[in-house]
Amino acid sequence: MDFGEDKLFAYPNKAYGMPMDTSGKNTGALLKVNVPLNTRDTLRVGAEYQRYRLDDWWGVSGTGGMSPLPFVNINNGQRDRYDMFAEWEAKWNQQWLSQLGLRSSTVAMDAGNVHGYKSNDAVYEAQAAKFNATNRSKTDHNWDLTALAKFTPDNQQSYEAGYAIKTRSPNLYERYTWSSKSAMVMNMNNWVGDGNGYVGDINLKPEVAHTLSMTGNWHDAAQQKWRLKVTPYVSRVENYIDAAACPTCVNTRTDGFVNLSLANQTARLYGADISANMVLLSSSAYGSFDAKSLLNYVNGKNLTTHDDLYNIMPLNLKVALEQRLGQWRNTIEAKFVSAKANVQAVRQELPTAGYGLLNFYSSYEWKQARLDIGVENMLNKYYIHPLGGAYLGQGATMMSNSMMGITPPQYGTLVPAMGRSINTSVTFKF
Ligand SMILES: [Cu+2]
Repeated sequence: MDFGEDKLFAYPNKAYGMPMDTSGKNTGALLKVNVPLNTRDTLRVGAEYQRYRLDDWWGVSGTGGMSPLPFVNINNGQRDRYDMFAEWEAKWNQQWLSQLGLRSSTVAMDAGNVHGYKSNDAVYEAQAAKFNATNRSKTDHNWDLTALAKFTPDNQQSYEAGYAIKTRSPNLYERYTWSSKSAMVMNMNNWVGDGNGYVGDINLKPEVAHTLSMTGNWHDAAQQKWRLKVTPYVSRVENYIDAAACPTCVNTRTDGFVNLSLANQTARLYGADISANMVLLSSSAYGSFDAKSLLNYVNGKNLTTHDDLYNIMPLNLKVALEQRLGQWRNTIEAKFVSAKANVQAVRQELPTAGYGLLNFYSSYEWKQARLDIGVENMLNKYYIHPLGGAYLGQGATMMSNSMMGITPPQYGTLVPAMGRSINTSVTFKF
């Protein structure tokens, strides 16, 4: 909301933009030990610790609604994770392998007292008082599990089947953003890029995903000429944290966006990843040529509301031709993305059109250095990335209603993706 000079909006009360400050600190440690028990069994055990601190506050701007106090959005937010895990891998024979993993994850969260821009504003006061009086300390005891079996009948194929339980506790914004006083305040809390306003919920539960997946892997005996890998999966997420309509929020905005809260619901995802590689020409005067392709598909549905899930990447395919000649490696890549038609109604997600892109990557490797050059979107095509979100960079960015001849950003515009770009890097090895 606090843009550079060219877009900084001067509001009538002499507020120039809206300062938003965030200070976060992440520290952690990971310990992992491999214990080969015998020729059949391997045990991996470990512990992980992550400490996260976050302060989020919005400084005073002008003499109107954003004064005289800084708005305290998240005060001394804490999210600490204490994990212990063990994984047992067993090679039963040449053909069968199994993996069993268990992780205990304790997530401890808390946040301090808050207040709005004014101490004498009844709505700020009531909402802050309610938040400050609530027990905000939350500890989630989460259990994750993975079970996998791999069958290798011969040297040209292998099959895997797996089941996993993965848990995610809410983040600090999902749990501790507290004010729904105005669309401006709610707009500030948008970590999803849809342009809507949000307010958190202390009582959100962790979401738990149950995933079944299978992998078929086919290749030539020496694993050098060709490979085909197919991984279909299906996932059911209990207590999925999704956006929900907010009848108690301010709902008078006229910019087309909406103010939302969050709720634990049930979601279902399914999809497949398919990759195929093939050597086209193993040695010629122009080097060797490989063809590589990768296809992704995913479909997500909220089973509670029957809405589509937000920000789901539509069907996409990457096809690349790679040339290797001595130390040179050149790749020409075509990327095709289909139209995004499954959009989430509650967030008013906009559909996007399909597109195709051409990229080129080249690298040269010396003994101790490597040079990489890439040209992405070679044809400088105009397109909208399906996960690019809403465009909000024009007009009175923190308003939601037109007033005094000032127009806020309007719902309905998407963010154009990058044009032709040239990237380069040099890597040294010592
Ligand atoms: Cu503001």
